[in-house]
Amino acid sequence: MKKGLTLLLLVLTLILAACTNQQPSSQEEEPEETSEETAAEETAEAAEETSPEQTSQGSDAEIPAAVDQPLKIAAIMEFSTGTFASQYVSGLEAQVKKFGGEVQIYNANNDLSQMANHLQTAINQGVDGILIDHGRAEALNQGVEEALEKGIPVVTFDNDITADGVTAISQDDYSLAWGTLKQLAQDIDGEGNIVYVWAGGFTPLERRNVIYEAFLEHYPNIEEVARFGSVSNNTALDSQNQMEAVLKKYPEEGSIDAVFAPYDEFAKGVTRAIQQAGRDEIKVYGIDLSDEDLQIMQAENSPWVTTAATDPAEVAGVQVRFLYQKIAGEETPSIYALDPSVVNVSDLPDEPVTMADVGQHIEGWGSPNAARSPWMDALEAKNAQ
Ligand code: SR1
Repeated sequence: MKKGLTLLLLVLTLILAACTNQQPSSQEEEPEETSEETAAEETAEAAEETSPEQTSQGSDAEIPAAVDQPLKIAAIMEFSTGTFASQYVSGLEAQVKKFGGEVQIYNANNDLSQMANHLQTAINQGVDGILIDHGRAEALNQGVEEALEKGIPVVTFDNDITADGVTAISQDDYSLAWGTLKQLAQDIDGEGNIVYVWAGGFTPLERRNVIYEAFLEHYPNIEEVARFGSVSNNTALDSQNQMEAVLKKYPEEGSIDAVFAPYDEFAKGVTRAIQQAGRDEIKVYGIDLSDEDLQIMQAENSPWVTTAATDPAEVAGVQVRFLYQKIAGEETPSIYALDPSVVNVSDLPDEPVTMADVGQHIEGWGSPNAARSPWMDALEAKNAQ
């Protein structure tokens, strides 16, 4: 109990520490052009206030006029590679479509200045609302301020922007990291050698790292023997190659007990390297979940035994709903964190599980009613016709 309290205090202190800011560079991708005037303030008076967890109350609620039209939404993404990003994009598209709108995806391919350019393009085109995925405040603050001045609402995910009026959502990265690390510590009984895969400059990874640092303090008999990591257009392959090099450096069985890989692209690569080297005694503790991840984790003797995750499509749905609430003139919180779950392979049945049915096996999985206003059912019903 005393140790737990010490850890909590340490974590809270570290959370306040500043993040580092390295960024990879990459190519750009040009977006298609969009144009539409924002209808943000039109029906503020008619809109209803809701809490983030408010559940829907039927499809007969009055739809605020500001959202009762085909809105143009821009999604400004730092990158779109990997299964997390593809599920997230599907979630954005599905929710916006249900509301009768259109979402334009702007992918900056890991280039922050391109991301800022995309934000500027969306503002110039007068979109009705802006969603930001990843990126850093230093690159985007100016554009976000301009969007807000022009009455274009902004909702961010996995970003460190804290501007007044912006709603920032996350997967609660601190809980994600602690959930999987706690399992790791228990599985090796608080003692052993571990490898850490990490790259700086990405808000969720920076937050997870805060917990990792606290974890090492909390478990002095767990030693980090190697660390590597980079985020690229082929993160999984890069991680695999880097893990292969680590395995060559530590060839004896038992010299590495576990790997903490707090991003599924890291975990996939590391798992492949371990499998190919026949070192299945090394266990992998990851973050994130997808159909592909589930398949890898459920394979016989898979080293990847635990992951902590939310449903990326649901993250996207929550972000879109907050944006529509803002457009409708409703109050939204400054911050909102989805509740992640820990998924142990041992909790899953023998038969293959997919993202569609993982909730049947993992308690607390999903939060489908977050950021749902009563009129959203009516809007969805109308657009389903
Ligand atoms: C490079 S950042 C990768 C992370 O972004 C999302 O938060 C996913 O959880 C992924 O792990």
